[in-house]
Amino acid sequence: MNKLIITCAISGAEVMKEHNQAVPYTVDEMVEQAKGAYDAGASIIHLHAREDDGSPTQAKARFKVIIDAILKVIPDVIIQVSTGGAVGMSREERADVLSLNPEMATLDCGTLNFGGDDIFVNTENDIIYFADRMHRNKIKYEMECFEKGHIDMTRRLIKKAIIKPPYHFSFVLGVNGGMTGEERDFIFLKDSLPEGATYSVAGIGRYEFTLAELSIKHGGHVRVGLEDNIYLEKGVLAKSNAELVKKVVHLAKKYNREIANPSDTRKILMMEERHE
Ligand code: KMH
Ligand code: ZN
Repeated sequence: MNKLIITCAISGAEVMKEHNQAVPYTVDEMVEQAKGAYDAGASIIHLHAREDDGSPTQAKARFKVIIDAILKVIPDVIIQVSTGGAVGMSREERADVLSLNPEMATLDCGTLNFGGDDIFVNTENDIIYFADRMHRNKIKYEMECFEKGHIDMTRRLIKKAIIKPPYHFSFVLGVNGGMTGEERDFIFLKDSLPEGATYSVAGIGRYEFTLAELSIKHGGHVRVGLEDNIYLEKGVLAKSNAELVKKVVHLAKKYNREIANPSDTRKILMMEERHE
């Protein structure tokens, strides 16, 4: 079977040290968590920036310091910046980081409830705006789909040539307000993808490892990390992002999936052109 791409979402914008002490805020903590995840087998680091006090920020200056510090220690890792930011941020605020011309970024493909009164807003015009910015700067985007309607939205934008191949998706399942992460949800989404698409799966909370295993079994890729889930197993907090990645590497062995290094990952996602 094809090699397995592991993405590690080390920080997120919502999870705090009160939930798990290992959540990184400072630049040094970001580097430590990214390096640990990379050493364990992650080739992509999905990155949200934080201020030292933990508050989320999309400011490009802060992202630059964090990205430079990570690449100094692990120069070949693929950094995927979040353009989702945190709930309530404006489109322009979320897009600020794109002017750094990162190698990879997320493209959130629809609006959804995010628990309580929160709504994560991604209008059709937002999606078109982000996709256009990323095409112009040759930034590889991963299309984050939290439910089936988001995939349908990408299919409409593909027809209009606003979204262009090669297509890479991520299913983010189990968000409080989104789609659940049962096996049938995963199969439904996977079977709804456009021809030739690659995909990764991010299971939130208790779905993290059940979905990881399903994706490994079906030839898909996997995202884990403290952004999505803070537990190594029921009732046991993960000590680090690396612990979560190691658990995926262990699962991959069961299905004879080799782990993709960053160079393999660039080939699988067809993103070698830009990375000289
Ligand atoms: N923090 C969420 C509101 C992304 O990174 O693109 C959005 C999010 C998605 O995490
Ligand atoms: Zn994120």
